[in-house]
Amino acid sequence: MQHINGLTKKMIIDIDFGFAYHAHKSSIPTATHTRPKSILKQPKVIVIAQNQPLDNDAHLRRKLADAEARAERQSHRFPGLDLPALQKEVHRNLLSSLLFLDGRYMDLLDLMNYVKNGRRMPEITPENVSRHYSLANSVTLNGIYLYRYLSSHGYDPIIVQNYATADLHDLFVEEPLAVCISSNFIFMNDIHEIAGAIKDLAPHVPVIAGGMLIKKVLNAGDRFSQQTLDFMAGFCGRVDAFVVEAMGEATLVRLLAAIREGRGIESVPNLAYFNQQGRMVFTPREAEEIHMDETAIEWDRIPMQYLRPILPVNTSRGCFYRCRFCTYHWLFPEVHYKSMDVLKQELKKIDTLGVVRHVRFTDDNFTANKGRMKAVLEMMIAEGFGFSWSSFARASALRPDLARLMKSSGCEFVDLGLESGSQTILNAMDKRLKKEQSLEAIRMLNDEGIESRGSFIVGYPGETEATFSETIEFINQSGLPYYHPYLFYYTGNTLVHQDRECLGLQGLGLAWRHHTMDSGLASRLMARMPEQINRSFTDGQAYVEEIYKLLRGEGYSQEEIRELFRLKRALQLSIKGVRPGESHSKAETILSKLETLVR
Ligand code: B12
Ligand code: SF4
Repeated sequence: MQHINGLTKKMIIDIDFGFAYHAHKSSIPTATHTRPKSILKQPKVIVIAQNQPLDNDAHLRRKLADAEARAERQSHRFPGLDLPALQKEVHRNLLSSLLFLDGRYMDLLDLMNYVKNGRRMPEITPENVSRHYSLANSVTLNGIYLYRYLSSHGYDPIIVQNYATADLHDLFVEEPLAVCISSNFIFMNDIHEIAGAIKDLAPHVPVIAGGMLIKKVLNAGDRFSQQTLDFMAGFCGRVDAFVVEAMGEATLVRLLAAIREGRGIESVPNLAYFNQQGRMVFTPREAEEIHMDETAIEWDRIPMQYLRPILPVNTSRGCFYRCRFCTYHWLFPEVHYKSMDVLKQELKKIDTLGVVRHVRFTDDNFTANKGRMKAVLEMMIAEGFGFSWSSFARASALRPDLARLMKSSGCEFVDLGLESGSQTILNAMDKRLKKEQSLEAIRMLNDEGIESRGSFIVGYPGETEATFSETIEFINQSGLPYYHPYLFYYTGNTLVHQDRECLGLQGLGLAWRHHTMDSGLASRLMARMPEQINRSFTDGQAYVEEIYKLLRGEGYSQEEIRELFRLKRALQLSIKGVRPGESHSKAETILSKLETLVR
């Protein structure tokens, strides 16, 4: 008998439908099982793509608690740095920059639901979510892509677009061959919880986790720190196999075949799983090849229940820039493009569905290659597609002729990675962007009536209070409609990590220190941004562009959306200024204005 994970017969129990499983750890079958008929024919595979919360306040508080627990776990690695205290200070500061009303932290959509519901927060449930403003029904490409890939490899995939709105019992009425959890939009602690819930319901169904975060967390393989090993040990008995590959779909199909045929999984590359001692073991790595044309989605073959009026489309993978804070080029160091004809056919299929009004290009850097971008835009104009579109964009790539083509081809919103208003910091990041180019890009987009959001990193090594002031000044002078500040996030998968010694950089995630600043000060500065920036708006919590698209779909005009963000900021500042016992008259006026605007 070929043993998976080195199991012995004593450790294996046989259960109802013929699989032999490890009693408490792995649910991946051994070679001894007999296959039930239903599994021989198009086996069902569940893919969980996202976990978009219904209750943002609860989700936020949990995320912060998880980060604080992580800081406690890792603190001894950084003697001289009080990691838990720093993490808590960062959280206090970040929370102080959010709208806090009636005991809850609210994003704009929460505020709109609150106002619409007679100034009470409605309880949003999977049943009533479509009657409220919520991002819970949005679609990401990971699920759709895996649907397409698994269907074409003989499986019957069921996509859970959002775990928060799914009914697990319903999904398990018919036993699946396996459940796959994507870590692209689901964090480790949530994976832990979701996998646990699945095991409670169907202990013998193998749970597989893969996607980007798994690649990031497990990439170090055997070179893990003891703390990471201890943390990962908590997944034993919950997740049966991790796919450690930035792509991972080819590995997944090999793994599913091994499960289906009752073979051992040791021969499948790119895996991590627990052996019988509960220790994590790794199979050899084998990088998967990227063939972009094969990733095109035949949208007319995707079941209606997975389609939405706003759909994501990917035209390329990777980025040829090497910004020192970014992990995108670590995941995909080379750029791969879909051929123009394949892309055209894909977009045509979307257009003929008749239900799609907006396409969100999810490329790492949609505008990086000017020649390619021009060709894509000209193709879209020639086809006269009926949908508008949005994407990430590089300010240095924009020129007036391109901006005009963007507008004519239906561009409505772009996310600009502007990062800083200080040239010194831009240079330190190796952003290859001049401050003037950023200003010029914003002006061009404004001239064309294309909305934009600039993202900024606060606290990058070298940042001082003076460089931060330059960013504030930049935003205030630029005419940028929306901005989003990110606190510098320190991870080992970035180029700046290589310079840690000369920068004095230590810590991890949002709790760090370097020669010119620590994240306590950086988050304090960041928390002041809503007060200091009065003509450009941010949500603070949710992505402006996601909210923007949703509200456009609900019939709000660009001006109305801007006004909603403006009122939210005004409300936030007016509440903050009021001491207990003082009158809330200003807040009252703003809430009344919101009541006339929210439909
Ligand atoms: C577009 C994008 C977004 C868009 C999504 C818009 C939309 N509606 O689709 C927006 C801006 C909303 C977004 C938000 C966030 N994002 Co984002 N995003 C991306 C981006 C640039 C592309 C994703 C994409 O569509 N790729 C194309 C599709 C076809 O491929 P894919 O999704 O990568 O899936 C492939 C593989 O991952 C694999 N796979 C996926 N799941 C699984 C599961 C199993 C079991 C297996 C075997 C394989 C597998 O199969 C697919 C085919 O190869 C990636 C960067 C990148 N280079 O990938 C980041 C990325 C996915 N995002 C990331 C993050 C962190 C976030 C946020 C959590 C950021 C934040 N702090 O708020 C939020 C989460 C929002 C949410 N919904 O929960 C990380 C995820 C990893 C991580 N956690 O560190 C990435 C990798 C960027 C990074 N920093 O490195 N994002
Ligand atoms: S920040 Fe943007 S341009 Fe820079 S490497 Fe990352 S994806 Fe490329």
